[in-house]
Amino acid sequence: MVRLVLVLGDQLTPAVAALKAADRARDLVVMAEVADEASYVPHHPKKIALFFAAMRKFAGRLRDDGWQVAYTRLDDPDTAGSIPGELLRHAARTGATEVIATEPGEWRLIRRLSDLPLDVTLLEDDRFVASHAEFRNWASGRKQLRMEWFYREMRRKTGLLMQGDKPVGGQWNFDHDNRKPAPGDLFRGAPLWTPPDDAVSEVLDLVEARFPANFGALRPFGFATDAAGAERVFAHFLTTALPFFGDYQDAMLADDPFLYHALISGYLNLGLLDPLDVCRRAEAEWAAGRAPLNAVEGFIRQIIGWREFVRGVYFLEGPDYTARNALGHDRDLPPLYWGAPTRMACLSHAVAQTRDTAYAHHIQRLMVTGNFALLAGIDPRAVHEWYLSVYWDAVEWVEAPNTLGMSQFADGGVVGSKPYVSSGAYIDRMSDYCRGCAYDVKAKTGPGACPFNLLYWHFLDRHRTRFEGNPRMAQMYRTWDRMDPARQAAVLAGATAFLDRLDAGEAV
Ligand code: FAD
Ligand code: DLZ
Ligand code: SF4
Repeated sequence: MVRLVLVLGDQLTPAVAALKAADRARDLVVMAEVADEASYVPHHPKKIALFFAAMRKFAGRLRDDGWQVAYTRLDDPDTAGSIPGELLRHAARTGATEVIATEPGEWRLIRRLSDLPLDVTLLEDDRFVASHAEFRNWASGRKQLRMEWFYREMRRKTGLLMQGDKPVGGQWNFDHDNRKPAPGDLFRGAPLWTPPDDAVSEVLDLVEARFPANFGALRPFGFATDAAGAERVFAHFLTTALPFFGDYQDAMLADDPFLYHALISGYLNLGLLDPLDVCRRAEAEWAAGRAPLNAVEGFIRQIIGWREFVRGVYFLEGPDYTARNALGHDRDLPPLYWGAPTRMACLSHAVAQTRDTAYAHHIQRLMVTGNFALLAGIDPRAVHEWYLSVYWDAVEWVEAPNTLGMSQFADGGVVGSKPYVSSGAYIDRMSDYCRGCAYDVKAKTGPGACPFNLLYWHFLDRHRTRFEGNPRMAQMYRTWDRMDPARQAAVLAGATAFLDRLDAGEAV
């Protein structure tokens, strides 16, 4: 009898587990654009368009390869409106009782598939270097999970940048050579954009009509929507940007949102690029002498290190991960995250860029929007839903540990050993934002003081019990304790006044 083979919007490769286990001669592939998935958070219109366009093209490719595909469009009059609903509808129509699916990257969907009154086989998603069992084994018995140790295991497992059992260059990690601020006149050729073809334009019209109120600019749309297009973007990155990737990885420039970043996270997450393949090809650039080791090691670490590590954490920690709030933060997400005016130039740039491109690089996410939310004590659940909504690459398995763990410390220290907080000095060092700001980054108190300078100490002071014993934070507390009490009082009063203005809905 026919079996239903579910392919979700981020499983767009013939190498996905469900397709490998299925039989194209008898099984029916089910793919569905559904209102449920398109609206469980208010996704950026570019993100919705990317998923729908890439799904349509992948369905075409499967048909060309001889598969039977039942593809539901968002405006299909018969749609059940949800993934489980679509499976039930096709089961009733075909008499199928069995479903083969690749485990979704969100607990929400895993639960819904597991609850279906059909015989559902959920296969592990093997598009990753580490399986669930490998990560669990690595994690078991460790007091703290640290990416760096896990990363070394992944280097050994893949053989990437290894000479026998030793790392090439004699070091595992070349981060001390990286993290340079970008000079203002830094020039990088533009990233490669892919103009919409007719199929993509049709999707853009649909998204425009159905999601008119979602935060974010739909056009211009320049994401690739198939594997060949994603491959062109990656090849362009290898030749134009990889050699400088490490040097300017943490830099931020108001006029250049992309710098030397790869812009491939969405393609990796949707299945249009293969993580191990991109790492091997970056390694080959180093081997051929076209890119330095610090750049290539840094790039590979992001993928087989951070990307694999956060996935391991998401599945190890379980479905309650997104409800965690270790620091008890409960402030509403301020409207500035949705584009309301702010006098803080760094936030204004990061949010405007997010609205226009559905992209921000790691340091903008971590040290601007994330840092501010953490210092201001915003409810981590609201912060999580914002990140899940606004970025083109956001799927919960990768977004939640980055947001709730690395950025908001809401998991109490599973992902990071200390919170990523900084005063304005860090943003000033790594960016050119401050010179165009209404606030003074050098001022530590008074009405013009940079809010990061005030909130940084307010955060440390209000969470003293939790953090003062943390050896990685001892220096921060020593600096605070050496500060003159009158100055401490002025900083805390300034921070409180700022938070009051934020709560009152003022444009801070
Ligand atoms: P590059 O800087 O060029 O890096 C190359 C690749 O490394 C990326 O494409 C990505 O696949 C991988 N990578 C780098 N850092 C990380 C990381 N911390 N975790 C996982 N993979 C990483 N990444 C997502 O893919 N989806 C998300 O929803 C997401 N949400 C985030 C939320 C917050 C609060 C933070 C701090 C980070 C988040 N990241 C997320 C990680 C990172 O910011 C993006 O992967 C990166 O900015 C993507 O741009 P790029 O392709 O140009 O990356
Ligand atoms: C993000 C997204 C969107 C916007 N739309 C769909 C959809 O209509 N159909 C679908 O199969 N998947 C979609 N996705 C991705 C899912 O919401 C979900 O994030 C992943 O499939 C989890 O692995
Ligand atoms: Fe941001 Fe402060 Fe710099 Fe203004 S002065 S851009 S608020 S860090």
